[in-house]
Amino acid sequence: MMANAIDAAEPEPANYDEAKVPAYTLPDPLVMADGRPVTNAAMWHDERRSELLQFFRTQVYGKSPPKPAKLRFEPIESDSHALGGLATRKQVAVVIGPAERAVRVNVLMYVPNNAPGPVPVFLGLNFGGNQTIHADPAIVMTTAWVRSTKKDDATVVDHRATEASRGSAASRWPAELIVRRGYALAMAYYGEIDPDFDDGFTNGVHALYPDGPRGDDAWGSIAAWAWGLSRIADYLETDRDIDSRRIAVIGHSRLGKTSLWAGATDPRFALVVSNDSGCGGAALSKRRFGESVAIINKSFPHWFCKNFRQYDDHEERLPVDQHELIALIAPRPVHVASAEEDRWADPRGEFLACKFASPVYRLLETDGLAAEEMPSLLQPVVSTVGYHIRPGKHDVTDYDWQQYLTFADEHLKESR
Ligand code: GTR
Repeated sequence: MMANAIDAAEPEPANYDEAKVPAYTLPDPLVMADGRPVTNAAMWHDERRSELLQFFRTQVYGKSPPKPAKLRFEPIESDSHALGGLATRKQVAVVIGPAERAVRVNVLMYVPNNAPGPVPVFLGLNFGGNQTIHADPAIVMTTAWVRSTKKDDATVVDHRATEASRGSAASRWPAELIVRRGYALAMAYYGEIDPDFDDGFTNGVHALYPDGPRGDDAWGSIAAWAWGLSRIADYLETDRDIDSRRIAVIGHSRLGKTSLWAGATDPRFALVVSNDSGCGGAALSKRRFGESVAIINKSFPHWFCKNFRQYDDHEERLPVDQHELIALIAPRPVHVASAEEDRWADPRGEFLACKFASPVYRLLETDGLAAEEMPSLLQPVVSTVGYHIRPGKHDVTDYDWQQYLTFADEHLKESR
């Protein structure tokens, strides 16, 4: 790729001083770009929502293709004695695209045994392969590219997972707890959908659509991962153990950005969880606190569409902000979580995005976020837009899961 003026500029350093947050004006989600106020639900759905979705599609995450014609589901194995008898483990390959160059995404599921009927499900992507989420030796190990576990070895692009990785991310995915609470857990490895490095979009699901030059509004990796989640939802709709009207999509960090975009683009996700998603996720860009648009585009040039670079160090030019990404999910419930020490992700900016998405939730006759001020640590706000901040670092903890399960109990109690 030729370096142009935008690529070459060094991003301004990250700001961590609340006093240096620039004065900014947030766009009103209930005012059309032409200045007309949005006064009712029909106008939101038919006009304003489409306008905002189109903007995020063409200027932020990039445009994804529709559901592919070629899509099959291949059972791999199942065992009704998983997790000490609590669950049935099922592994199914979602096979996307024509046979000669199909992309295979292995879905791992734990479904509670003895459920009275189809169960709600938490669907999430993981960072290291399904084998990392539990020590269960029957989990199929990914054969796709994985990030090197050696520090500062991000350039190694042919790295493969080893046995040592089994269960290494188990603290983030408490399968037994989730199953005991009556939810299935469905997982896939994000690198099987699109390997997370800048390869010029020649691998992963991007490679299924090689025709023509890539536009500046073409889908980046976040959009590809979200599209992959929709393909897994296509599978879940066919699985009789699952109540596909109650799919909660969850993600951490870059995969939290992904779960929000998946929720915005696919209404089958009945509930959305963003764990520490930060810049390009739940955090307001215009605050420029912690990671900025320029920093993220420089570090991860493949995550967003090229058009997003227009806002590098110029967040004030953005006609949208991330509260409107949350609003695109309305009236479906969204829970946003922050961690106190995760200042890179701007916890306050994540809270404010929830708050300023709420007028849309209220127009749609839900309560939005039931807090005007940022809550204290460990004081979760439970409303249709949920929020909590806990002590500690950028991670997913049992405390976070307790909040998500309570939130889901509240909002996914029964089929709609
Ligand atoms: C960081 C990135 C964040 C966040 C995080 C992650 O390096 O700056 O935006 O996505 O990675 O996904 O772990």
